[in-house]
Amino acid sequence: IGVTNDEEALAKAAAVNADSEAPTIFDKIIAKEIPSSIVYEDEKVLAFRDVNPQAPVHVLVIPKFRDGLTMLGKAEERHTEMLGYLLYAAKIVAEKEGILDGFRVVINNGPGGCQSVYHLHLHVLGGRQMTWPAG
Ligand code: D5M
Repeated sequence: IGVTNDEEALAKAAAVNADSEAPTIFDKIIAKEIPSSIVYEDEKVLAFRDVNPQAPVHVLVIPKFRDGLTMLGKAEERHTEMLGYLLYAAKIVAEKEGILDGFRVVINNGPGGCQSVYHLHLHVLGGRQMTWPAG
């Protein structure tokens, strides 16, 4: 109910990949095989601007080594250090972008959560007044 055919098709396309460990476009970004606008990088994480920004600041923070973290729903205890570090990196990004006083961190999980790339990533959004609830 209320879901258009387009949205349904998108959800189905995403669902096909949801359980896949196949490489994603983010591997190519990490390898610098395709260009990205990098905001922050260290040995553990890469942060780059989203190609389809939903706010004046929209940066993705990803682990360089996916280690099975295609999505948050696949998290295991061995990932807890990286999960914490990703949040810390989100703060570094917010600080660098000058939005520390108001920003949002989002993780879309699975087809129902509107995830499209199966390499865990945090969206860091800001630079405008955010509204709630998120869509
Ligand atoms: O978010 C996946 C996000 O990844 C989505 O907002 C677009 C973004 N994306 C996809 N390809 C690229 C490239 N090449 N550069 C930068 N950003 C990209 P999700 O939460 O999975 O829907």
